[in-house]
Amino acid sequence: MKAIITGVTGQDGSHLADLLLEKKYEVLGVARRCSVDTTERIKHLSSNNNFKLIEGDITDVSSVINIFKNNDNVDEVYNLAAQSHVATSFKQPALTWDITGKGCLNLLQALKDLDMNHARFYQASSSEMFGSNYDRDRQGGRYQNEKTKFMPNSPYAISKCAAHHCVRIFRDAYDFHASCGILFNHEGPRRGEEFVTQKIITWISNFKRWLNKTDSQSFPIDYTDDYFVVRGDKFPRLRLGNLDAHRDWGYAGDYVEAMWKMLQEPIADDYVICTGQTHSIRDFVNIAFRQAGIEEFKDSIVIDLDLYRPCEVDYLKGDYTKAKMQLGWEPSHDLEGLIKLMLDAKL
Ligand code: NAP
Ligand code: F7E
Repeated sequence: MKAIITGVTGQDGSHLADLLLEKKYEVLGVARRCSVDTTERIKHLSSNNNFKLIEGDITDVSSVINIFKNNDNVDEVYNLAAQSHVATSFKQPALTWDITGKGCLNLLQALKDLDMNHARFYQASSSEMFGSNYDRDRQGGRYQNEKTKFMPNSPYAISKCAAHHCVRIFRDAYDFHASCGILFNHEGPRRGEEFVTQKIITWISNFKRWLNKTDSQSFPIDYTDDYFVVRGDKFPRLRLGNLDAHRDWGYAGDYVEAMWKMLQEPIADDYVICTGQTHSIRDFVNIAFRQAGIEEFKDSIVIDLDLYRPCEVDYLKGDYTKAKMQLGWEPSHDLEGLIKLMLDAKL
């Protein structure tokens, strides 16, 4: 089997490459040209003969066409490439649209024009598409599943919704085997530090190292003049935005397994992938500090209004019943387990 992964240098792309290589696939990872090395997450694959990096950018139609033309025997295409940071999407909405929205259409249209709809297609849809919407269960509890209406409230979410509907149209109109995974937040040791979970874990790790005085001089450069005093010495505070938003956080390694399972189904479909549990950012901080044995909780955090978003997604809690019934998929980590995994890796 042969697969193409766009976004292979990202968190999910690197996990998916590992999974497919374990399953004896030949894997082609698409990476865009950059002035610095972006292959940190896949450097362990550099000597794997079944893995190859190819240069390409999904906003560039001719580069996409060339990739498919040169690999017209590909069995599966996973589109994980995106400008995936929601806060950034408010600052760079058009760029986000070009990559996260139109990039998906470029891939689908190229496959169609090259008569390559034999290749099964996966699109990385997102729980952000639900925005502020949810349904209620019999006890009044709030949740989102495949039937919940999308109400996107960021340029990122709007782009993901457009891509999601493109996939549906290519499935219905042109007989593509194309599926969307509506994935809720998933994290792990490979998560980028601009996302809140890894930002918190990284701060904890720096603080612990500093307390142990193994590396006392090296403060991360983004913590500037705002310090708190601990044991008679100063350490930069952890700056955070909205602590009240709720997220359904799972482990990225589990979620790429779900992507693969979707493409093994005889009929393409869309699936919610999540843990069914929700916690606030405040809960995340509390659990992480407790697990790390840090007591200086109140003094060490500062709320920065600049980190609040123009529009927030307040509450996400998924229902993965369909994925469980149809794909036999279930998450392996709850939040405590996920935080432990991330802390152990960083510490
Ligand atoms: P990520 O770490 O931000 O990775 C994004 C990848 O896209 C990177 O490899 C990036 O390459 C690549 N990329 C960006 N622009 C590109 C372009 N123009 N052409 C080709 N590649 C480009 O994201 P992730 O967390 O792995 O998420 C994977 C996918 O799932 C994304 O589509 C994301 O929106 C979606 N998603 C993620 C979550 C989550 O919680 N992680 C949840 C739902 C959906 P560089 O290394 O060059 O930047
Ligand atoms: O924010 C709040 C912030 O940036 C989570 C992406 O993978 O998952 C991710 O999107 C929450 C938000 O993830 C900070 O306001 C507080 O409520 O970690 P995040 P996200 O926006 O949920 C979805 C499913 C995707 O599809 C996306 O690609 O945390 N928050 N303080 C903060 N967030 C950040 N980043 N930084 C803070 O300092």
